[in-house]
Amino acid sequence: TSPIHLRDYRRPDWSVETIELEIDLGIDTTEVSSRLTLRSNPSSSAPLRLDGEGLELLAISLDGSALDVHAYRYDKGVLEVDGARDGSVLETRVRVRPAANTTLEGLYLSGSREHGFLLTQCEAEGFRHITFFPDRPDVLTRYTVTLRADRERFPVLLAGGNPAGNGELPDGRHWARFIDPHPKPGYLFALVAGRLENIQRDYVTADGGKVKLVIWSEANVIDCCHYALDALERSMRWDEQAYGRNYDLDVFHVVATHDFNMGAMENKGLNIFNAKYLLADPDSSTDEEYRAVEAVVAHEYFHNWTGNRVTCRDWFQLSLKEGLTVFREQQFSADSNSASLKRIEDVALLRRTQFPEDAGPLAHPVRPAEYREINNFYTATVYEKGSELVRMIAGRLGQDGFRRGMDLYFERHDGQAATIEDFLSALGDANRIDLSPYLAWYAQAGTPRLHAKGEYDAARCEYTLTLSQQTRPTPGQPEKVSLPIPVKLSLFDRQGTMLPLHLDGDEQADGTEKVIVLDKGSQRFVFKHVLAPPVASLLRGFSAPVVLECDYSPEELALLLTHDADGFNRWEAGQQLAMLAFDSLHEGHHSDACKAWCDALAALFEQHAIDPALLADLLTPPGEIEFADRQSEVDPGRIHAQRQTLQHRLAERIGIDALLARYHALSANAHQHLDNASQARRRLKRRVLELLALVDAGQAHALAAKQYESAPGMTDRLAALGVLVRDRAPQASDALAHFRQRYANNPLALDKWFTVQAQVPGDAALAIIKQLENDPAFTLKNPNRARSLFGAFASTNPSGFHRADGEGYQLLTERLAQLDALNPQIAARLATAFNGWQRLEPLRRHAARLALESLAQREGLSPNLSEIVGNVLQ
Ligand code: HT7
Ligand code: ZN
Repeated sequence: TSPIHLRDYRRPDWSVETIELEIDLGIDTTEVSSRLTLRSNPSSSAPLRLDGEGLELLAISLDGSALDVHAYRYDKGVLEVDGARDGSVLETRVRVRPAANTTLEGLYLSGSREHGFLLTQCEAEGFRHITFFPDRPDVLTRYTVTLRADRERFPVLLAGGNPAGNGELPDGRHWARFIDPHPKPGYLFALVAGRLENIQRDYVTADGGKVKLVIWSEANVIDCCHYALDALERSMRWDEQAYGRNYDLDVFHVVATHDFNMGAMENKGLNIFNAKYLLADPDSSTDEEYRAVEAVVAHEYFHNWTGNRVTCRDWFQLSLKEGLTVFREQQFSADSNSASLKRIEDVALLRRTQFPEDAGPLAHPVRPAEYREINNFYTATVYEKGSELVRMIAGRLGQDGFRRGMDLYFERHDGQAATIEDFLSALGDANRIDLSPYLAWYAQAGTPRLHAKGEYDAARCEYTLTLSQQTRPTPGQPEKVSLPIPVKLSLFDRQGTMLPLHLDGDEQADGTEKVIVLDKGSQRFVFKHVLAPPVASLLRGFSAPVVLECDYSPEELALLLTHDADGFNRWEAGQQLAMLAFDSLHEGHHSDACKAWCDALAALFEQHAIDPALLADLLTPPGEIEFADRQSEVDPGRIHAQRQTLQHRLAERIGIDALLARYHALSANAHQHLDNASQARRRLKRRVLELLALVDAGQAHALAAKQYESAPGMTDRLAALGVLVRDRAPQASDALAHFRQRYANNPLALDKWFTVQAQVPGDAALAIIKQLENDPAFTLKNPNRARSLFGAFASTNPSGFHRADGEGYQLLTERLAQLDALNPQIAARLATAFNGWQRLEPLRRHAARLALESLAQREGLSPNLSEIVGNVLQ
């Protein structure tokens, strides 16, 4: 396939005013009749061309007359029709085959033929697998959908929009009609049909609209939907309060499926969710999973305005809806839970997923300039970095200014397909600020390095901060421009007190926290009336998605770790100090950095006033991927061992007695309440147990086995199982056998059973993976299951996957080829685990190259997988 370029965007030659779909549903074959009212673009004379993939064309007519075979051509995914005019009506009838569709795109079957249900996934280009249509996001159409099916087999019939009648048909069939008053692109179309149960609630919007909220699932898990329903209601209220956005249909349906390529889908009025992000109950969901359910429910709901009411002009603008909606979800979650913990979690995710993407062969701008396979562009860069860009702009405008800007954005573009320029113009115009300099952030790939150097002039009582930026070349972008980088900062004295900031040029001292913007290659900022050498707390709250390079001493970082009032920067100082400690470990003695890190954390460990969840995060050094990101020759086995040593030093410094005492204190009357304080205690308990296992394995394993048996919920149970399994403790096999049996009929819990074993570090992992592949519950056909084993192995277990003998690579490429034949989207995504292979040490690098090259040479790879493999190999 040849690439599509942003610069080639043209308005559509034809649009569709209305579509009437009549769908006769069946598991093996479904017939889709469509009636399109066409509008021609007056400035174009191009013939009518519609997208259609794998459709069996049964009938076609234009303006009421059946078309002669010479009047249309259907080839290579395009139906070309002669004779269409403005206002013409094109009718087609096609046959599709849901049960044979293993790609989980278009119309497909979830679950078994006997008990499963039918559903659709149309983003990004799935609608063309259902009917002929101009399948691009800037064609907005009014939908009327009539579903017909056997009542016994498909008692529930759902489509997006408002219900508009239903009734009986002869032969035990029934029908249901839905009309969506809001014009929408094809990617937001959805239907669901089958045997499903529901829970529901009435909701009244702030502007008085009455809405029925309905969550649907298979009968055996309907009791696990209550948390999601609560989260939905909270999200709706929050969007009303924070952005003045009300829901706009009479019903809001949400459906859970176990067979889904991504997390969830925001189809208008009919969200469809991967069960992993909708179902939650204490017995099978961890605290993290509860938070993920809340976040994804919120994200999909927020799309109703940022994505659906205002959609994207083309797929290059994907971050317009995704970056913005991630940002809105982050705001919501920060408001609902702890803001600094949420920020820590999100920045850690950005560093684990987006920074490596930006530093390797898959690097691309938040708004890419070209793509081949759009499904490969649902990346951490578009989502997570995109959200960081919105955050910077929101910070620039302030809370009220951002709200003003968003109001104008909705006012100007409601019902339209917009661009990132439209977004920045609305935000800027509402505040009389030119935001165009931020466009460079959208266009330029790579993570900027922000270099900071502070100099203190005692004679003048001045502190000069010199900031400079540099972005390394990325594929296709050898030259980089300077970007506007907002740096939120405070200055501390050596006792840990924040100082008033008197920036040269300002009239007077301006509080103790300030945002300065570096918008050149290098810039100096002078702070006056500084009476002693300060310690700068820079980039507070992670005010820009950059790598900060500042040669702090261990003492300075320890001071920030102990005193910084910004919870995020406190954690960040600990992360930087752990990095210094890690770098100095090979010296084989307790370096200053290691000692400073351990001492500061041991002191914090004694403080009972600190939030236990924050303490748990402070006690966790950066992950193996983050350590690897800073090295030019990566040996994942060594990184794992060194990180263990670092944690061992910390555990030793805190001491077995203190760890044990805290563990027991946190274990007293364990329960599964979901309030923040209870979650925080469980988080710290898990961390303490992990640290204890490093210094007293025997005792920690005995405690873990006991915790496993008596755990009141999944959080404690899985934490204990994780310690036993990763340490390969004697008690692990019994616990694993018990878990396997207990959750034999719970796919989401079983996924965790696969994952926890796929994460066993080091060479032992491969044999475990091979054995688990033979478990009767393992299948590549189900994305969650494939990810639970191979995703966990290849993307979250560096020391297990990157074996020196290359066997990890061989196994993965073998399975990717098999998976590709079933589901190219998932195969391509799993293949991104190879990102960064060029920086591996020579032995592993060689093995990775061989495995990738042999995968690339296989016949018949999908465009999805070949694009990723080709790019990774570059
Ligand atoms: N907008 C959705 C992205 C999406 C997707 C979802 C499910 C399966 C395939 C998909 N392709 C793209 C999800 C979201 O960001 O909310
Ligand atoms: Zn989204």
